[in-house]
Amino acid sequence: MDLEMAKEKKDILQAGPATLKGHHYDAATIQVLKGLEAVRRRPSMYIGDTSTRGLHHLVYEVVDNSVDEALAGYCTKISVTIHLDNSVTVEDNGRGIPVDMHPTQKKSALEVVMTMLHAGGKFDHQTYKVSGGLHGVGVSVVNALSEFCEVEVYRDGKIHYQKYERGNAKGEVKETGKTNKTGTKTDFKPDQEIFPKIDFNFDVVSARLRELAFLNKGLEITILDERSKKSHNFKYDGGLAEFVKYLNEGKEPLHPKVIYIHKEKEKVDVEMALQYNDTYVENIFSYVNNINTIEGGTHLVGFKTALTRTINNYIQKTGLIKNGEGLSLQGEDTREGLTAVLSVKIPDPQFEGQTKTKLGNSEVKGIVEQITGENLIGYFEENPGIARRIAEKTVLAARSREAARKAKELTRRKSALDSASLPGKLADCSLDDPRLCEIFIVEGDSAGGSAKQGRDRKFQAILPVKGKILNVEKARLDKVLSNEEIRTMITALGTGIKEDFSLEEARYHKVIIMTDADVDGSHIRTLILTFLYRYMKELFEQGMIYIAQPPLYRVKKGNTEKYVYSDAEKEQALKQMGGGDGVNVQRYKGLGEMNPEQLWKTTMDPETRTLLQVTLEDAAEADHIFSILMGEQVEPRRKFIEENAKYVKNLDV
Ligand code: 0RA
Repeated sequence: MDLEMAKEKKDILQAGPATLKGHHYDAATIQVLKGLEAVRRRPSMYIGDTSTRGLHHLVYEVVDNSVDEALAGYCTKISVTIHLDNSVTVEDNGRGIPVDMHPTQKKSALEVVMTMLHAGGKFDHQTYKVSGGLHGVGVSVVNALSEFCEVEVYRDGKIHYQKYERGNAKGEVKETGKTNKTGTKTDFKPDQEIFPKIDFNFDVVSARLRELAFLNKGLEITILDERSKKSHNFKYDGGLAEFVKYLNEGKEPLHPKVIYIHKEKEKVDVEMALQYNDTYVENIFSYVNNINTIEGGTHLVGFKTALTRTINNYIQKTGLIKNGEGLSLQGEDTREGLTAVLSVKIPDPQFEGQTKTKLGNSEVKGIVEQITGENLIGYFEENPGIARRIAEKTVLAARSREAARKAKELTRRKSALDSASLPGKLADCSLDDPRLCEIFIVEGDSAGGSAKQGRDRKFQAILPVKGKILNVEKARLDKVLSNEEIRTMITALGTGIKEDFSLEEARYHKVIIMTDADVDGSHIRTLILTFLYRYMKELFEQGMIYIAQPPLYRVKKGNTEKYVYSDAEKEQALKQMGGGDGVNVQRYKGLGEMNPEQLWKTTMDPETRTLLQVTLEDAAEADHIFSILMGEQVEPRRKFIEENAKYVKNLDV
């Protein structure tokens, strides 16, 4: 919803039924639950965990409050600053958090919002406030988990100020000056007693802010990192259309202009953008109230249903499939090469699913289905050339799906115990329980040999793959499935792929990619990750994908030896061992240079190794990275690699 629309919506909602009825805000509408001790006692209950991921949620929570103010139609600009000490300032130009006295709490509304749990959950209910989930827990949670927090409210011509430490107010709300602006500025520093690491990752925060800017067209969001002096300014007047363009960067579009639909029906705001490209991958992101619905839900079902039906009808009408060909079209055929973003905003979302990212509201399906269908039919009528290209692509997809069916059957796992069908190259583990088992996908036969000898065969399986595996970003399903390395991986993992993917069939709950620490190694790792991402995305969503971290050097003096994983660590080790005298430094160029015992000790032993978990905290960003790295166009790839030499870090949140 753009900001103009937001203002309009506000009016509509205020005239609406009782549950949504607008009321002028006053402090009494704030619902109070309890104090913040509970949050500090069990932080993960409120922010998921206290790792980097939970840490970053603090920023998102504060920013979400400002975005809500933008959705309500009162805020056009949000700025985020990461300071040298990892404190963060978020400022908006909204109405400012109310500072009047709360009638029952006998405190300023600001203090209630900041120091009481859920105090913010119900206020301003006429806007799209998200209930539950990781977001929408309330800014008081951030306050509770901050060493300090300071808020300035610009309102009624005055600056109001209050400071907190670990959630407790230090003094009353004070007036500290005059101002002619309005808004809220929050400055907080994550508490090191709670978070083991408080270093914010600029790329991670940026990615979420960019996403929010795409999702809220016209809203300006800036970020400045005072540690690195890096900054961005995000403002997309094209909203989701620009989002899709961004996702399709590096791909060849089938039609130059993004298809864009934005309509509202029964208080449900539906916005979508679509563009087909000449690849074979489907790439749909869906959001509800700015939250990425990774598990989909009713809105996505409505969208897909309408898309399938509209394209199908068009194909029937134009006779693109000859009678007698016996080809039946399926939904997936209409989505080959489709990049789309669907964003709905609804007053009272119900989130379901394992990660609470699946929309459950049943009424939304029909609404999205109707809006998508009507507008797509209209678009096809007005743009027959584009409609024809999409229809033809769908027919080709259906034919190739038929051709792929046989190949696919070969790769499907026959039964959980049928080890006869497992690939010969796989050195399987002896335990049966997948939850205890892990598989190392290892580059090259020689490293594979060391890994086989070094492993604990009870729970560790080794699958060597040849250097250049197929780039799935450039190949159609039937070709992908006829590739031997890929077939081997599919069979070994046991899950099947795409629509046939089944987590219950997974033969291992950790998939560890182990490649050399050089350019080739990182290329191969990207190829493998791309394949897993496009064909078994759920493995990422389940946090089952890892990257092994082999050491770069061994530093040895007499009987003491140390394996180190970076140049900085090497320097430190050299210092510790008393400089250059009698110190031997061995650089490991490849996994093959380590003997089995060293490989076990440094990289494979769960007691001593470090694994990098690859998660999809930001699926859109991951997608953009994969398509640029693996896509057709050379120029964006070159540019991207120059700018992001350590791209895998972006994925490791
Ligand atoms: C409820 C009511 C009003 C403002 C806000 C919430 C508000 C909260 C935050 C949190 C961060 N930035 C914010 N900006 C505004 C004001 C209602 C009124 O003035 O009538």
